[in-house]
Amino acid sequence: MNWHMKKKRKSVLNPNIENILSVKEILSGNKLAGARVIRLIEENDPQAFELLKQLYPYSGKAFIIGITGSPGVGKSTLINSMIQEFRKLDKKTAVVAVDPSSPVSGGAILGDRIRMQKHATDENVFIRSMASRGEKGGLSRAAKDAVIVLDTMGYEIIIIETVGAGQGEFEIANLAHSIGIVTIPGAGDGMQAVKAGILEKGDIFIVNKSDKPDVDQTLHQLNMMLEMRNSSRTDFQTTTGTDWTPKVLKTSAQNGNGVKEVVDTFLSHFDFMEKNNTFDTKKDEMEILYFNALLKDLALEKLLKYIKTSDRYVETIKEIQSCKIDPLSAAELLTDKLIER
Ligand SMILES: Nc1nc2c(ncn2[C@@H]2O[C@H](COP(=O)(O)OP(=O)(O)O)[C@@H](O)[C@H]2O)c(=O)[nH]1
Ligand SMILES: [Mg+2]
Repeated sequence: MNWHMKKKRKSVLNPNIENILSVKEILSGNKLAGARVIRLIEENDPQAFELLKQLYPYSGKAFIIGITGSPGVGKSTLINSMIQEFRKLDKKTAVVAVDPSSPVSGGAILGDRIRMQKHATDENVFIRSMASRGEKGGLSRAAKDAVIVLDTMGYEIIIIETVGAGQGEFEIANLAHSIGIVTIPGAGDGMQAVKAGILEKGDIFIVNKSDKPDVDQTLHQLNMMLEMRNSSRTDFQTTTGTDWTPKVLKTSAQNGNGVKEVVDTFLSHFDFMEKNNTFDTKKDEMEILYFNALLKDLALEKLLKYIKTSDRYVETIKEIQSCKIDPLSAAELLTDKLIER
């Protein structure tokens, strides 16, 4: 760690210098502090890591909902209406909109902001878009870090919006307790998304834009696919009766139709998990996945730094340039040598 970083870290822990960036401010629900920590997370700033270490013990209270589906199916519109319903139930609600595909697509993010901005003045609503942070650690971990912050800020409901269910390293099922998959009427795009391997992951299936034709047909198709999914499952959970039967609902998010049912169903999924002790099991699983993600990021970061500052690295570069060794063998040799030690 260089001097500059040491200095930066120190300032986090010194409440006189960085008043707002403190555990106390986050725990008291200070939105400005929350927004700043999330920005530090995106920038992979070591200050965020230090804060997260201190916050982590206070986390674990929120119910985390993942909302996923192809672009344009109406996820943001639906979430906007869901916030309203959760607020009617007096639940503090936060949203993290993740766009793993395009870090520069200001369009979608801006759209989300405008659509959701009517909640901006509500003290108990927090909305944040997150874009990829490039090579500095996965987006999945950044989203998880942000969820920890929001959780400790006292948000009871945290909704993560994401495109697709398992895109690259971003795996929504690792981040949320309950997954809603949004599709639209018609056998085209929406059903394709459902077929593309995400059927297994959904707890609630939502056919949005039900003001359009072919809704009943789509509902029927979904129900049939889910019946097949359930009858083909042989894991013990099904036989002991503790497995949640996925629900299929229709909404017209634009005018709020059916959204109350969606919110009620998510809450009854939560109750179901609590009753069957699967909520804690899921939480434990998610904790280990988080640990593994951290391990991957830190191991890579530290080892690369170690290798690249070694004499052997400099020598190897010269050897490659003078054709004494090929890059493949060189990379293999260097990493093998490291493990031997
Ligand atoms: N007809 C209709 N359009 C909708 C509905 N919900 C959302 N939309 C529209 O679909 C478009 C995409 O919505 P958006 O929420 O941005 O989708 P996302 O990309 O999945 O987040 C917008 O133009 C919405 O106004 C609905 O229930 N019915
Ligand atoms: Mg959206």
